[in-house]
Amino acid sequence: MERITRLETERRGPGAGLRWLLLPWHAARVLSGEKSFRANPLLGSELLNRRGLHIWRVRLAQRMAGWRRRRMEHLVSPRDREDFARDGFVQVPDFLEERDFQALVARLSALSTEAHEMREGKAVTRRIPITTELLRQAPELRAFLAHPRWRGLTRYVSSFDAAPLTFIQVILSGASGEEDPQTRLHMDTFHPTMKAWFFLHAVEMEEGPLTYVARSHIQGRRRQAWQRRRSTEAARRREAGGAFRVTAADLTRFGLERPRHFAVPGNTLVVADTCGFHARGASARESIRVEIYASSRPNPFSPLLRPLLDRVPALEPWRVPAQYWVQDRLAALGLLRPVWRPVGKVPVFPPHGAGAGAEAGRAPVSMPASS
Ligand SMILES: O=C(O)CCC(=O)C(=O)O
Ligand SMILES: [Fe+2]
Repeated sequence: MERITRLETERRGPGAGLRWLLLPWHAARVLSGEKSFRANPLLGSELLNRRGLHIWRVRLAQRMAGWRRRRMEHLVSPRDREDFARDGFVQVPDFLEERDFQALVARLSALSTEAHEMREGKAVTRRIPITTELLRQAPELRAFLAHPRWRGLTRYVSSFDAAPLTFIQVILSGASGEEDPQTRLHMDTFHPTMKAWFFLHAVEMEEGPLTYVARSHIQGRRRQAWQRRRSTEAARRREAGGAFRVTAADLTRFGLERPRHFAVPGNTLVVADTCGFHARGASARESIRVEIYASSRPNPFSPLLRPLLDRVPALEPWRVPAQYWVQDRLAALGLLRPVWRPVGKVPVFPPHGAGAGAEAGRAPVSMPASS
């Protein structure tokens, strides 16, 4: 503790006293999904991380996720479970019956709805929350979300029996411009976590396909040593996120294969643990990706399979709109720098030629490659 005191006094500045007052809060956050090395003086202590704080959280979170997943094995087939355990993702081609898939796409193609957007380099990510109103307009979407394999895989991979946050996501990539930070291989955070992509049309190799390094969800010896080193570096540099990036040389050292690109036909589902290394492939031309996208990130140290808020299913369609509502109000009052901006009603499938270049007038917003 003495040495932490020294470390902290070196960083003394406005707010240092407050940080000390908040110490019990910061200590409690050690057992949460918090990943900022900047906001939390304990998680951001170089000394504690050299002594193994970060890697201790990594290992404990892995064990807890494994324990929760074992209690949820009945939700997935032995084959999906095997694929996931080996690769860190499950890829399902022809997920829906062709007729159901066509009906879903036809319905969504005819709809316009409220969206929020964020720009990262030359890419714009647009998200449409799946509200009760949208479910009413697109009953095919309701059937999709109730599909037992979708429900089972998203829950099993997340290791929580909880509905993920689900959107229709549209990625509009420009042909030129600043690099999109999502195109660099990274892990989203220090603990097992789930993201799912259901592609609503074919994604070509030149159109920035999702990319994943198979087996990178497994914490081998070398990977752990690397993470420990990276955590002390991150603490020294006061990095805001734990979304560590990885180089090709690192992958070779960890004995991992080259990244796999999901240049796949429409009607393909990919559910992955994004503590494994992944990225968005570089797009060589203006392109648009439209997908149903989900993510789930409850407290990784929770022993409960179903977090308390998830016990009220009626709240489910309100979670994202409520978050956007609060964020938009705070941003309007100048209390928050908005990452996601409301863009009003837009067609779910943007018309051709509506790549990110078309939005050039909009101010760029930067965000760590960790969303
Ligand atoms: O959009 C993609 O292909 C992957 C982006 C990413 O890194 C993420 O969603 O965490
Ligand atoms: Fe990511």
